[in-house]
Amino acid sequence: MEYKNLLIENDNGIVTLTINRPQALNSLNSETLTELGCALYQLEYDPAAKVIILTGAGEKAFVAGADIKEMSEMSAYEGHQFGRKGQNVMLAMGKMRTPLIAVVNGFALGGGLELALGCDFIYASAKAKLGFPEVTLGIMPGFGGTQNLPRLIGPNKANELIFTGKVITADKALAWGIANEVFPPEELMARAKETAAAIAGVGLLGVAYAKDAIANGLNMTKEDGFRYEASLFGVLFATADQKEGMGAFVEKRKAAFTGK
Ligand code: CO8
Repeated sequence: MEYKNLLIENDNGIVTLTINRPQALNSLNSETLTELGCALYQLEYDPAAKVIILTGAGEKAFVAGADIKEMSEMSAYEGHQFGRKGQNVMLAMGKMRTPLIAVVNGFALGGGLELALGCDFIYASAKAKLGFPEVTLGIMPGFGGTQNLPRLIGPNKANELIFTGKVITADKALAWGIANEVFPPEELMARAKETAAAIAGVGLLGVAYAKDAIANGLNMTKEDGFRYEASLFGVLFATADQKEGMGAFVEKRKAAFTGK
């Protein structure tokens, strides 16, 4: 499928999905959200897509937020619908079997930070700037930020970021546990691809079920989460990947996983 505002490239199972509206700092308009929803759906059911790297086109921005020009004309109902549309993209990312790495190459503001938080983890460029400036526009985060950020870093730090609208450096994002790693800009993509390749080389059913257990377990009591984990763990023993992974260990050879 051809997209107007997205670039999609698959290199040996590592898909780079780039938001491509550099003239508007890759801000998310309604059309881009529709395309993103479609592309993620398509990739989720593409066996050739093993890991997704999500990034923004150009040197300056990952995504500088939802499209303010488009939002400036919205009615309350349209704002609600637009918010739901963005939220549904973030929720879909959390439910995907495919791991998503956000490569935050520049500004990740508002809906852009929400998009990064919707991924499974974040790698940031040393020059990235992150924040939730929504309150400076008379609104609040609306693509899941008030839910995902406090779950990730706790309510107090999330409150400070969201209530002030201040923009923080990549190093601060690292210290606060928003980014897993910070790299010099010129190394960022290569380092993300190394991690993506490490994930693409293991048993992807194990990765998919672990993602499911982590995401759903966070909404359960610990005991229910343990029970859920056990049920997914048990299912993995019915897969070819488990036979291959353990067989390869016993035979002292490298496992050749098929994702089946
Ligand atoms: N929306 C639309 N256009 C944008 C956006 C945006 N978020 N960000 C930048 N642009 C455009 C600019 O308007 C400009 O276009 P033009 O040349 O046509 O005027 C172009 O991108 C380049 O931007 P700047 O000239 O402003 O570049 P600077 O280097 O001077 O500044 C900044 C870079 C600091 C990133 C600045 O562009 C900025 O502050 N952008 C807005 C950041 C922001 O406030 N983001 C949050 C938006 S709100 C949001 O994301 C809500 C999410 C939840 C929605 C729920 C709906 C209910």
